[in-house]
Amino acid sequence: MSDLFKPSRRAFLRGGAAVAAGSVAGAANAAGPDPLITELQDWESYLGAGVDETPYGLPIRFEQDVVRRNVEWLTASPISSINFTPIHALEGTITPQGCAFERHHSGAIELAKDDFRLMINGLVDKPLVFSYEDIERFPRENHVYFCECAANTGMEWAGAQLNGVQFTHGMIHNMEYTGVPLRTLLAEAGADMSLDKWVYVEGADASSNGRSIPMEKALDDVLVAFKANGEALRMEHGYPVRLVVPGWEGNMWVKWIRRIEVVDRAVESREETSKYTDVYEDGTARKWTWVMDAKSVITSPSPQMPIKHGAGPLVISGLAWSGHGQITRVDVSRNGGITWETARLGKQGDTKALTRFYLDVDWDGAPMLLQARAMDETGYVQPTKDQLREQRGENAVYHNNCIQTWYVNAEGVAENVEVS
Ligand SMILES: Nc1nc2c(c(=O)[nH]1)N[C@H]1C(S)=C(S)[C@@H](COP(=O)(O)O)O[C@H]1N2
Ligand SMILES: [Mo]
Repeated sequence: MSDLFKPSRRAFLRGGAAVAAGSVAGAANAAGPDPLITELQDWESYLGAGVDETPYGLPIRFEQDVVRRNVEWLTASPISSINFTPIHALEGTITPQGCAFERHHSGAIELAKDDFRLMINGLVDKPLVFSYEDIERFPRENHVYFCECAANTGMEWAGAQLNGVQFTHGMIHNMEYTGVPLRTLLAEAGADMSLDKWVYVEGADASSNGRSIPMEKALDDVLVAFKANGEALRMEHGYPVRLVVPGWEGNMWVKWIRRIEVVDRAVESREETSKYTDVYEDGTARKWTWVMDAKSVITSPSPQMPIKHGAGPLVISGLAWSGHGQITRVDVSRNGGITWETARLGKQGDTKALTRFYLDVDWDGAPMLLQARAMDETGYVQPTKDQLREQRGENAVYHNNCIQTWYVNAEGVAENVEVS
């Protein structure tokens, strides 16, 4: 059966290639016969893998470079550390869980659904403990949101540092979450929902990663989520249940949640005082910097994604996002911010989610200083690195949303640089 089909399919492919040969066709139309077209191939001669061999699929081995990576010198131990999403190699907007960055303060824990308990206590009429099955019985919603660690791009404040968008901007992922609005569970417990109240949310891991969230946000769009991209959360993303705090810094997205206490003021835990706070030049701190401001970056070309095809049609591709809502426009500069062209959005951006943008150009083969600049629905425009340093000083670690520059040379090799 399959033998009968193959010759005709090959004939079709050959015809298709001829029709498609336009100005972008390169290697496939090089002079001389192409053995991939003219000769019988190995994979046409053997029987492929059966449907019983891969109960849960992993990427094909040719894609083995599209993986999370960490930077060893960044942290003292891989248990309290971070790795980075390979955003240079991904397209569209959804991050597969298997390569979405991880950030743990005391490692990823293995917590079975049967062992899961979520307590809601404090300023409530009836303190409640929910099992996993209980959570699944409340009306649920689906939303796509980005989660960005406040430290994303944090190594770049003092100058261009890490040569790869995976490392400069890869503390971000974007998934479709399924969960129950936090307000539903608070109502069930008869919580005091006055807007001067807060919720303090803890995880079941050793670090607990406790964070205080003002009631207004808790009642707005926060989800108690149990699925991501259609399947159960992976262990490293908080299985079986995590908090999703749209647009707000990743640290507030408490994983493996075990307790939500309704309190009358912020707890001021370690995670929201000594950490995740930006210190100005004069030593004072920027307090409660929850929302992730609009940001964008070109993912290709970039240091890990050089241009290999030479001059001619070139797809410049990147990501933009804003914790304040929708991305309304992204501009791209090819000359370090002197002139700008408005990019095409892959599709109209979702609120507080990654938006893909493209600039399709005819590259003349000359060196470029590539930049992207995002704008969101509030009218905010992503700042330059110098503008941000002027505002925040040089002590800052978190919330670096400045414009990134890649220098692309005539060979198409890209490098992390700064322009001023
Ligand atoms: N319980 C718990 N929740 C946690 C953390 C943690 O260490 N423990 N890390 C936080 C930080 S700093 C970030 S950036 C996000 C990262 O989520 P991810 O590991 O799914 O990428 O989870 C947050 N939630
Ligand atoms: Mo984080």
